[in-house]
Amino acid sequence: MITIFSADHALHAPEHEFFRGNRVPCFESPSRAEFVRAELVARGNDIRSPDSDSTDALRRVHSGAYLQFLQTAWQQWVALDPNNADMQPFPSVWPVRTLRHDIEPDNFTAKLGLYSMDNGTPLVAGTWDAAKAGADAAASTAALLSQGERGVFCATRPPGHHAGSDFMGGYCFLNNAAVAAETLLAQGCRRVAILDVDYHHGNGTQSIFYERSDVLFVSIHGDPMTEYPFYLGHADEVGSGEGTGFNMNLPLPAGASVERWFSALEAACARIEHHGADAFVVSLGLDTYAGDPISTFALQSPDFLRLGSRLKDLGLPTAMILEGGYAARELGVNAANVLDGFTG
Ligand code: SP5
Ligand code: ZN
Repeated sequence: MITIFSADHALHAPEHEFFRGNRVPCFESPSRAEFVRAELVARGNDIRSPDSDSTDALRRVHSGAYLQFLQTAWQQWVALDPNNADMQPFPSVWPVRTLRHDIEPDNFTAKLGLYSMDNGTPLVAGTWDAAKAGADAAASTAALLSQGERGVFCATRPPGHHAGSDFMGGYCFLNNAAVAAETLLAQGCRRVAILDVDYHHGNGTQSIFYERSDVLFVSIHGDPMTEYPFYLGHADEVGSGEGTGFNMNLPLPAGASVERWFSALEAACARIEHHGADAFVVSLGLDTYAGDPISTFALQSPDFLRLGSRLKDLGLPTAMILEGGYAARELGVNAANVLDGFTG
C-alpha cells in the first residue's frame, strides 16, 4: 500500500510530560513513527513523501487565531526569556465556565491555556513544522484517493484527533483526519465518513463536524466516565442542527474484550454503510492493543489484520491516518497488519 511519511515528524520530540504530578518520558515519541516506517519497508510497502500543501484545508478545520498562535508559540515563549529555549512550556490556567474565551490575553501562559484542553501536550521548537508536515501528509493521502487509489496510509505524528478547531490537547495539534476529510470534499466528494478506532474518543474531530451532515463521525473508544478525554464521547452525543444523526459514539467500558470491540465495529460499519459516503477516513489509533502502556483494551496483533479486512469490506476509497498507539516496538507490526488485512 502507498504510505505517506514525512521525516519532519522527528522535529516534534518533547522530552517529558506529567504523570501523577511527576515528569515522565513522553509516550508519544519519534520512535513510534520510525518503528512503523521500518516495518512497512520490510513488508514492501511504497513509502512516499507528502506532496500536497494542507494550508487551505487547515483554514477550514482550524480558527485563524489558533493557527497563528501555534505557528508562533515557540518564538513567543523564547522571546520571554532566552533560557526558555531549554524548557517545555505547559499551560497552568484555563478559561473554564464563567471565564471569557473571546479575548486572547497578552500573557503567554494565559494564551497557551486558552488554546489547550490539557497540560499533557508539550510543545517544542519543531512542533509547528512537524505538525504541518503531518497535515500535509494527510492532505497528500486524500489527494491520492481522488486520483483513484483505494487505500492509502498516512504514517504521521504528532497525532491529530483530540485537536479541535481552536485548541490542542492529547498530544495533538492539527487535526489530520479533519484535514483529510476537508481535502476530499474540496476535491469533489459529497459525503465523507470518518471512523475513529483510537482507544481515546476523538473529541476534536467530533466537535469540528458536529453540526454537519456531509461528514459522518463514528467513534469506538473507552468510556469517557473513566478514560481520557473524559468530557466528550458519550453515546447521547448524536450531532446538532443539520448534523443531528451524523455523530455516533460507541463507548466501551475500560477492559472491554476483543469480541465486544469487534461487535462495536460491526455497529459502526452498519452506520457508515447507511451514510452513502464517497470516501472514508479512518483515525487509526493502535492504542487498543493489549500491550499499550496507557490504555486497557485487549486487541492482539493478529486482530489488526481482522480490522483491516473489515475496513476493506466497506468498499470505499480509504485514507487511514495514524493516531495513538504507545507500545512503540509493536506499533509497526500492528499498523502493517491493518494494511495487510486491507489489501489481503
Ligand atoms: C492521540 C492519543 O492517543 N492521545 C492520548 C492522550 C492521552 N493523554 C492522557 C495520558 C494519561 C496517561 N495515563 C497513564 C495511565 C497509566 N496507567
Ligand atoms: Zn489514543
